[in-house]
Amino acid sequence: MKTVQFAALGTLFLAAAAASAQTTVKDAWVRGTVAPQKATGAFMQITSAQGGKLVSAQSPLAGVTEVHEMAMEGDVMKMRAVPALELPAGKAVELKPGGYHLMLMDLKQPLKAGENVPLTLTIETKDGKRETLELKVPVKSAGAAPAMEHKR
Ligand SMILES: [Cu+2]
Repeated sequence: MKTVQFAALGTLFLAAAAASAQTTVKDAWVRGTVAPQKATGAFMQITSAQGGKLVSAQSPLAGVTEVHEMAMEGDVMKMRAVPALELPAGKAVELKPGGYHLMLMDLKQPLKAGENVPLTLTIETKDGKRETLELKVPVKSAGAAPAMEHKR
């Protein structure tokens, strides 16, 4: 059985994922929040060795987690939920502020810098199998990157 290594901010997380797991996540972080903020973004680099797509994400700290796409339209930052994020074989896909991100909504508590957010990613591989990746994603302070407003 293979193990998959997740490097997040210099820390290694080991996950006993499915034996076929070939998806690597690195540089994962979640933007910290202050009350009464109920939503934030999670960012990371995902590489699927054999190709596949990210079909869902879940966190026990968020009521709803979605895959979002964000783009500037004129002066306005717009975002929308996407049903799946394509992961081309061997190519790192970057989730970052202003682009793709995981949207954590209906947060159950403020997320403070230094804490870790459990996050489960579900990846559908090319052959239609599903694998889940269990991550512990560190929280960075809200000021670590430009603000990202999420209107619902
Ligand atoms: Cu979003």
